[in-house]
Amino acid sequence: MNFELQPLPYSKDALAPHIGEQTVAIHYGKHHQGYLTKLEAAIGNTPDANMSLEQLVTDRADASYYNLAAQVWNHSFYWECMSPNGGGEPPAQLAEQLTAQFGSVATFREQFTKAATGQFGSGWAWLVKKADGSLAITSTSNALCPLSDGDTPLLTVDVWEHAYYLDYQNARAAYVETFFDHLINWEFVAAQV
Ligand code: MN3
Repeated sequence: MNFELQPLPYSKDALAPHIGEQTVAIHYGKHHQGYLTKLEAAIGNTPDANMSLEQLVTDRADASYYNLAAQVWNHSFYWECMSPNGGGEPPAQLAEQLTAQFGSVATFREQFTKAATGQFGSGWAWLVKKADGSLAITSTSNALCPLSDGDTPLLTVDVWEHAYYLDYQNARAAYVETFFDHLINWEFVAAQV
């Protein structure tokens, strides 16, 4: 088994005050690490242990360990989607693509926010690139990752309560608003297109 917990791209207190050190410490150190530990135990020394994490998520959607593999991948991607000085406006080329697809960057934000706040229970909201090159907003329940549907993830926000409850309690909309205003790493997002 050659999977490793991807290092956080910043220190645990770097997203404060928007996402506090305690949230990141538990979310990364307990939840994310926990999914990886359970994944390793579930796969053991079977041939699948030689696949990459992305291959597991893409090609093993029917595996018993799928939820664990997807949660490891989703969280690594989520951390990269944020930065301490994030938020604000996307780079020009991505802004043009969002405008072409959704009408305006503001409309994109509105629709993505609706997907994030409207996801019932635990899950994720995503901006993805479809196989035909178009952009789309989706939300997924629990662990489901768009890679498994053949879509390319560009941006995600974790809307499981463990992602925001210490900082925002039940106010998921305030967390998503802060995500847009202060946290999104647009350079990373643009590089995924
Ligand atoms: Mn999470």
